[in-house]
Amino acid sequence: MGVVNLTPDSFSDGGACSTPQLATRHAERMLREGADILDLGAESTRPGAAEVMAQDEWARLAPVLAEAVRWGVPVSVDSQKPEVMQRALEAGADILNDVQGFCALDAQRVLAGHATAGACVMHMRGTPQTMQQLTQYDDVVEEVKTVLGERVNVLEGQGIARHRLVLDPGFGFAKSPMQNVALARHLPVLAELGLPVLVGWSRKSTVGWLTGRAVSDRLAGSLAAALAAVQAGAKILRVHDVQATKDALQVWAAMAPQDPRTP
Ligand code: HH2
Repeated sequence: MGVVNLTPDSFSDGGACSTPQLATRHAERMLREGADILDLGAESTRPGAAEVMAQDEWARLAPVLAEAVRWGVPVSVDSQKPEVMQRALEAGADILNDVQGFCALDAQRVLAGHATAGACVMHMRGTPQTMQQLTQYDDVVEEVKTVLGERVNVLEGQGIARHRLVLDPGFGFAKSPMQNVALARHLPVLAELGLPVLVGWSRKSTVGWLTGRAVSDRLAGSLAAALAAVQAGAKILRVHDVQATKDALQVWAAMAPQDPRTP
């Protein structure tokens, strides 16, 4: 899943897609490099990010979404706002990616109102403005699993089939670096919920915490995190650097130890 941030203030690439033309070119490049899904987002979720009005978010999204839908590739829209989600589905988006994990009843209703759209249910607490003060957990792995399991039950109760959902532990969202690492090490616990797991490690601050690198210099660390996640069972990687990630995955897949019974 290639990230297309239509924002001036995203934590790692804010402003890189500041016009629809730049964003479209960026998205095309990601597809050429082998992205299977585009994730379009028009509101930053970095800690302390300023909120964006729904109409401004939609104005950023609409032209790029229309182009991506025209290409016929799987398109996800990263939004927390039911109004934007609704418009995105009407415009042809295939997946809703809600960092709030469809907590809001209106977001659940939007998803329930569409027969087939997929959804990424991510764990976080609070909002981007408050989340870094909300990192007290007794057991972060068990709590994330419990919350995601509850969300799935609620969504199923709204008539949304399980096979439409993927789960995401929400690395960097209301978690300290150590908690993120604990979740990474115990990713198979989340997979016990029986749904595919998506992870977003790309350029995140925990990679910087582990390596001492600035956001512009976290590619190697992000690739290592991506491979560790795949080894732990992740099925979708949300990344900024598609080609490098594809290369790393290809080499890893060729060389990773196999079950001895596999020819
Ligand atoms: N991370 C970001 C945004 N959306 N969605 C999911 N499902 N999982 C994530 O880990 C995730 C996400 C933050 O990254 P980015 O979009 O590059 O930055 P910003 O939110 O500042 O635009």
